[in-house]
This record gives sequence, structure tokens and C-alpha cells, in this order.
Amino acid sequence: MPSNASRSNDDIVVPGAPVGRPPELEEQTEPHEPSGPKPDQDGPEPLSATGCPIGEGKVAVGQQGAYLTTALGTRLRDTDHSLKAGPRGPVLLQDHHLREKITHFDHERIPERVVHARGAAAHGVFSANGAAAGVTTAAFLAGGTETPVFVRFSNVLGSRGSADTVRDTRGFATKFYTAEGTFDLVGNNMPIFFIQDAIKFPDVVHAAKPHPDREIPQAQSAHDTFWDFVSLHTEAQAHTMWNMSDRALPRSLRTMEGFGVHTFRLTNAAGETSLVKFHWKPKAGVHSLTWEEAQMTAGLDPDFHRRDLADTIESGAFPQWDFGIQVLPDTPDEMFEGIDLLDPTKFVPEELAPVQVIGTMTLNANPTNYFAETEQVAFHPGHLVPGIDVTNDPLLQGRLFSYIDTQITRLGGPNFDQIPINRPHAPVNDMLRDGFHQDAVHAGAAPYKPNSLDGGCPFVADNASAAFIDVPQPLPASAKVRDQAASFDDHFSQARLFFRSLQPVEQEHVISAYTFELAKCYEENIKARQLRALANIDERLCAEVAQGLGLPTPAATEQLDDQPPSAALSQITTNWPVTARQIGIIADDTTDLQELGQLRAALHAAGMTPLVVAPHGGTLGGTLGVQRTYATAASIEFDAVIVATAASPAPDARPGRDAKAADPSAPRGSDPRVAKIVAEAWRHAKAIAAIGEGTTVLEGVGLPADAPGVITGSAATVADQLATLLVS
Ligand code: HDE
Repeated sequence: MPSNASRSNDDIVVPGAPVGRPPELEEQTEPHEPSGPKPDQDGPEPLSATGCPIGEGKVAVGQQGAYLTTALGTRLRDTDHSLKAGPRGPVLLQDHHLREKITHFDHERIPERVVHARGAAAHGVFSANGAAAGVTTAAFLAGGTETPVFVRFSNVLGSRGSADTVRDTRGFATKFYTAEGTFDLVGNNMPIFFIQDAIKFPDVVHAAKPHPDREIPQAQSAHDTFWDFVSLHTEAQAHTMWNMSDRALPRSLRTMEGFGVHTFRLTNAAGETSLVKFHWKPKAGVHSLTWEEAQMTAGLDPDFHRRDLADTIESGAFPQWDFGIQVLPDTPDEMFEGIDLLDPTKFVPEELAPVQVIGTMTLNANPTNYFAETEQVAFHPGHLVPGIDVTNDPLLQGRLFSYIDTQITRLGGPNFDQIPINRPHAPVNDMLRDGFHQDAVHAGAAPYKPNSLDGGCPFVADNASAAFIDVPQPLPASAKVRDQAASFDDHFSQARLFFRSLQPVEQEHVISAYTFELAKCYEENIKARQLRALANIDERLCAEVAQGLGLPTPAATEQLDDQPPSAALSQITTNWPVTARQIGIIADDTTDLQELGQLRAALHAAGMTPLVVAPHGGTLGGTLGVQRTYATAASIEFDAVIVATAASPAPDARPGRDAKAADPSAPRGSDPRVAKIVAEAWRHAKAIAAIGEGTTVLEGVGLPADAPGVITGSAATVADQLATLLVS
């Protein structure tokens, strides 16, 4: 053993040792903890960004103390006046507070996400039921395990300030903070995608975003460049069909399904693999807006979805989803019932492979700060845990590169994982160092492997110590090519399957969506080209859209084998709970307050949210709080309306104040704004009830008391009847 002569063997410290513990001669393989700082080293105090000991819990990251300070904690006596050479003199360069305040403000904005810029998020918990234990070693899927989650829902196309309810695909990205590292499932509310290969992503996004010259339209697909691309690149037709369906107009974020889209590969304890598709099934059911409602909502309440998510959580009606998997055999051809599992433009109908529930997610807390959490959260499909691996889906493979890359620009450097919302809940011992905004204070001298100076730390793990498993997937002998499998060439069969699986009213919505979107295009050739694609999907769909456009119906060029329709694709064949549905109760000072109180209590007891709409704010009768006025309420915010008054015109129903308050077409006797709410609710097929004199408002808008979806009765009976109408 060579002597360690440079280290003193008495009390005299010989300075210059690179690390505290002398290195061993042989490389160490027995894992042990890192040795930490040397005796001569100290580090920053473990304080939060706001100067509080980090052990103080979540308050440590918020503002501290009662006084206004600089960013460094110096108390300030004035933040309203710049430091000037006399009251009327010039501002002095010396004013460090002015410069700190303005400089920070100048840099408050960061680049918005290139896609999925508009989003809303929530915290929650995922509880595994253990049903996945046979197919994966992932510890967070073991029965009884609870894992904190953060979920961000998003619109794809619009900018950060765009409206929530536009026709679009929605993102559904979940961060599971597991004990084995973070798992991100970065999915959508539709199970398929526009393109098969990541190299086409810039093309589809450039086509779908606003035109580059005028930068219009915002957050819409109803324009020439989108339809130009999808009509030429026909692999986009299947996803486009979903986008023209009611799925693209969710009623709320909590009533959307979620899908992992790609096929993933799971490994169990015995090393066996299976291919899976991930699903989120909302407990509140899958619901959509009508197109007119969606358009009205975009103007009346552009924040409709994010408000609904936050309000629902605040009111304690926590949104829930079952998490499920379709388990498919891992065969060498990676096909299932003729469906190529590596093709992200294809889904597997649930009738062919049922979704097995493996746990439940509950969203139970709103973010404290939008920017810190919702804006700075960084998802990445490569955030995987042992037991869950990716497949060779060429779209997923490209995503594995893209997400880290985008965060470096968006979040200002490579240390975005250290931003509080992105921090893992598992111990981290990486060898990544330095970079902008480095929050860690790494000890030791050897961020490289192999080393002896840090005692060999960190050590690589193996299966027994829960290491990530890169499945040794055999690859058939092949050549390096820019090509794809022939099975990717089927562009129409699943668009047809989807359309033919919908109920007639859902099909009507699809037909009018295509007709609307294409009619918004300028170029006739683009419309005619898209009709050619529709001819290959469904004859009636094509003919009716062509009729609406005033163009000839082209003949199909491909003959498709018909597959059995999938009932699971329809949204309206199932009954769903009434939890958190918003019920507008139109009342005024003539309404019987006792009855109104009973009605509110009954609706609330059934899980619904009653909102009183009155001619004025404040209270009715000095006791019952008013949530909306005739002037502020809009039909779009209610799932059902109860009219509990004849609603004679309120004092502010004057043309000079509000045009709609003096609508001459409104029925005589009732406030025009109330009549408008009821008429719109009827047009949007919402449940409507009237109690007492409320029936006169129904008569005024021409609604017979026995019309479908209309009920009349007493406060005692209406809540139950309404609940029955709403579940179906
Ligand atoms: Fe994304 N996608 N994507 N994507 N994606 C982003 O990452 C990208 C794709 C999805 O709430 C970006 O952090 C490429 C499919 C969601 O923060 C970016 C390709 C699916 C979100 C990016 C795809 C998604 C994103 C923008 C083709 C459904 C929002 C900002 C290979 C399975 C995540 C960011 C959040 C966000 C790239 C295709 C879902 C640019 C290159 C397929 C839900 O990196």
C-alpha cells in the first residue's frame, strides 16, 4: 500500500487535499452515501429564496416579515417616489431601489410554450389499487401506494392569453412525484395524433398556428393553412376527425378523458414485458359544449375552463379520474388485431382490449402561484421510472429529444428541474453541474465516474436496487433509412371507425364542424381537396359537407373494410353523476325566500352548485346572498337553469345602459336578460325548471311546460327531477 505522505499523520493540517476522505487504491463498488463537504468547507445557510429556514414548511417559500424590502431583505421606507435631485429635479442613477424594481419588472415575462401555451393546473394525489402489479415493477403502481401529482391541462394552438373554449385538442400532462423518481405522462384528451413521425411536428404546428403575415386567426383551426396541410398530409385525417367532434369542445377540464397516445412498454418483476396504452377516465363523465356555447363562452368568459377547475376544487368537489391501461401482448411485430402499435395515428378500440383500472387520481388543491407552478412546470416524456419504458414509436422518439431542449430556452438554462414545482420527491445524486440558476451546492471533488477521490460515489444501481430498465428490445436486421413501415400508410380507416361509432346527434355536430371550418377557408381548392379526404372516410359526411360548401361531392378513391363500431367512442351513451354541475336560480325580491333556501339546500345536498341570479347584487331579503346579477349572468355558465320568479324588468333594464337589457323581442313582462338566459339554455339543450311564477317566463319565450328537458313544480320536487334529467 503506498504511503499517503502528502496527508499529515499528526495534528498539523497539510492543506490542499482535494477531498476529506483519502481515496482507496482500488475502485470502490460497494455503494455508500457521499462523504459531503470537507472539514474546512461551509456552504450557504439552508434558507429559502425568501430568506427563511427551509425546514419551516411551505410558508418558507412565501414572503417573510411585515415590511417591504429589497430583493436582499433591506427594509425600504418609500417605493412610490424615485430618488431625485430635488422635488422637481432629475432622477439619480444612484437609485438602486428604482433600478432593481424596474429591471426585475422588465424581465418578468418568459417565452410562452411554443405549443400548449395556455394552461391551467392543480395538485393532487394518485392512489394505486395494485392491479398493475402483475405487469410492471413501478413502485407507485403497487397497491395502496399514494403519490403526489401535479396536472397541467392545456390548449394546443392559442397563445397564453387566448380563450379556453376554442375548438382544439387539449393537453393532459401529469407529473407523478414517485419515490423512484418523477414519471411524467404527457398526454392529450384524444388518443391519436396528427402525424406519425416527429420530424413533421414543426410542419403541422406551423400550419395550425395563425397565418404568418397577419397573425390571425388566434387559437383556431378554421383557416387555410391548417386545412391545406391536413388535406395534403392525409395521415392527419384521423386526428382531424376527433378535432371536428365534440371532444374538441370540452365542457370542463374535469370532464375530459386523457390518453398517453403512444404505446409504452412495461416490465414486471419476472422481466416479462407488455405493451400498454394509458387512459384517464373522468369520474364526472365526458361532456362537451355545443359549438354556439363554445363561441359565446370565448367572449363572455375566456377563462371558463380554468375558473371552473379552480372553483370546483375550492368548493371541495374534487375532480377525479380513474387511471387505466389497455394491456397488449408484446409480440415481435408490435401489432394488435391489425393495428400497428407504433403508429400514433391509431388507437385500440376498448371493445378489443378493455381498459383495466389501476388507480385513481384526485385533484384536491389549486396552485398558490400561477407563474411559479403552472407556468414553470416542465414536463418531459423521458421522465420515466423503473418498469415503464418507451417504444420505437417515431413520434415518441422525437419527443424524447424535444422537451428538454425547449425548457432550456423557456426556463433559462439546464437547471429547470431545480425549480420548486419540478423538483423530484426522490433523492438526487447526479453528476450534472453548474449552469444558469444552479440551486444545489454540490460537495465533493469528483463529479465524474470512475473516481476514487469521492470514494467512488455515486454508484450505479442494478435491478435489485430499483434501477431504470432499458428493455433490451431485439431489433430486426435493417438498413439506415428515412422511411416508415407500410402499415403506417392506412390514413382513413380509423377516421371512418370514429365517425361511424358516434350517435346521430354527435355525427351532426361533426358535419357542421367540417362545414364551418372549411367555409372559413378562402381557397376553394383547399376545400375541394379536403372533400376528397372525406370521400374516403364516409360518403354521407362528405356529401353533406360538400352541400354546405356548395361544392361537388367527389368519389372515394380508397375502399375501406368496415370495422365494428366502438360504443366507447360516443359521449352520450352513459349516465354520469351530477357532482359540481352549476345551477343558475333566477330569483328576485318577490321570490319566497324559504322555498329558495330549501331549493339551494337540496341542490347542494345532491352535489350541485346553486348560484342565485337576481336583479341586483348583495342579498335577497337581507339574508340570502346573490352570486350573479341579471347584468352579469350568462346562460353559458350554467348546466341548468331554474326560474323562481316572473322576473319583471329590473330598474337597470334600460336601453341607455345595456342594449340587451332592452331587447324589444323579449317577452313582455319579464326582464329581457332573463328571457335571453332561458332561451339560450333551451337552444343549448340544457335542463330548465320553473317554480311558482317562473312558468310565466317559460311561456314568454315559447317553451311549453311539457317540452323535453323542461320541468315545472315546487321547490320541494324540482331538485330531484333536475338531477334525474342531468344524469342522462
Ligand atoms: Fe408535445 N410539446 N410535442 N405532444 N406536448 C410540448 O414542451 C412536441 C405531442 C403535449 O403542460 C412542448 O414544455 C414534439 C404529442 C402536452 O407543459 C414541446 C412532438 C402529445 C404538452 C413539445 C409533440 C403531446 C406538450 C412545448 C412531436 C400527446 C404541454 C412546451 C414529436 C401525447 C405540457 C413544452 C405542459 C408540450 C414538443 C407531440 C402533448 C415543444 C416535438 C403526440 C400535453 O417540447
